[in-house]
Amino acid sequence: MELIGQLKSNKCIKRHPENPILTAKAIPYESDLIFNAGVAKYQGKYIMVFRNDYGYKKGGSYGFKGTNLGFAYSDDGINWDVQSKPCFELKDEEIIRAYDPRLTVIDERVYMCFAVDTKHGTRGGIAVTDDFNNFEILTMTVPDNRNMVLFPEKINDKFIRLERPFPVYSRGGKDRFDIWLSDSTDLKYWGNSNLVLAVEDVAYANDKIGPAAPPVKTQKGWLTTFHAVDKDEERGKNGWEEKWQKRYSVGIMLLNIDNPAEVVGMYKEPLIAPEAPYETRDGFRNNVIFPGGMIIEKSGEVKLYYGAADTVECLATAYIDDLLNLCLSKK
Ligand code: BMA
Repeated sequence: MELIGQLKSNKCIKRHPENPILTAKAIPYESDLIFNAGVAKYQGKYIMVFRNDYGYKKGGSYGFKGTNLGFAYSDDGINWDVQSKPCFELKDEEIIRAYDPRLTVIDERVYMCFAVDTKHGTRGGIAVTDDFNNFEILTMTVPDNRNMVLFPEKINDKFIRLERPFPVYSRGGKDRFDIWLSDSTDLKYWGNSNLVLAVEDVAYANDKIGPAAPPVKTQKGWLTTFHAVDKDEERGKNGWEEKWQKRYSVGIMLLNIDNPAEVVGMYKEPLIAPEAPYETRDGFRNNVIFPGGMIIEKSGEVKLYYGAADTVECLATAYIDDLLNLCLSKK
């Protein structure tokens, strides 16, 4: 395995000075780690569904009780009001938990993709809600799949999702995982699956890649982030667990507006790499940046929401023209 070495964020990225913008301290119910949130704009407000892992004891990975999802809303995308109780939890004889929500507004309804750990593998789910408390589950994949994100509108009369199946057996028994795309006429039955981006196409990933925030529409195509993972077995204790050897960085690419399985351009280096103290120190798993929400403002500012170190939720901003230029530059 080729080691990746030092990685730096692109200079167009500005971390918000109030980072982290949401932590477990702000949560009015049992909460230890708040991260990997889905964020969208809906009816004039920013809405967030975040992952809440509860029961952990700081300093070790013991005590873990479970995961639920919480809801928060905001007028400015920075300061959040958190609902008094969790909004979503799946747990029964078969299902262990649901986590890593991603939100997409389609025709004024809020759709949430999420991962589901079950006793028989990890599945990807899609639910729809109008009030953030009642969710109708529309579909669940077979294992193993997760990191699904929906496009905000139909393309050629089909709903489209990016996803990240994780075929271990056929990829040499390692984490060689890639980004795929499927379509659907009803959000329930999915097919026409195609490979979009392979892990070997990303120079700073020696492990796996996966979709990050849901794609946003621009004049040059669908702009979307992805997470890219590199592993170094020399890395030892990087968080609360005995050993954490992975690093999660963020990549950015542009997909064809009419045929989103086609990559029009991809920036060859990471857009964001773990550098700030809340990304690299004191977290449950350090060196993890995991984006779940991307919003383009009218001013051209882009807000990128990401989980940092599997512990807190953060915000970075950039300008749309800079992001498009990165994707389209030949370097
Ligand atoms: C992935 C997912 C994410 C998590 C990341 C780093 O496999 O479980 O939820 O942020 O690992 O731990």
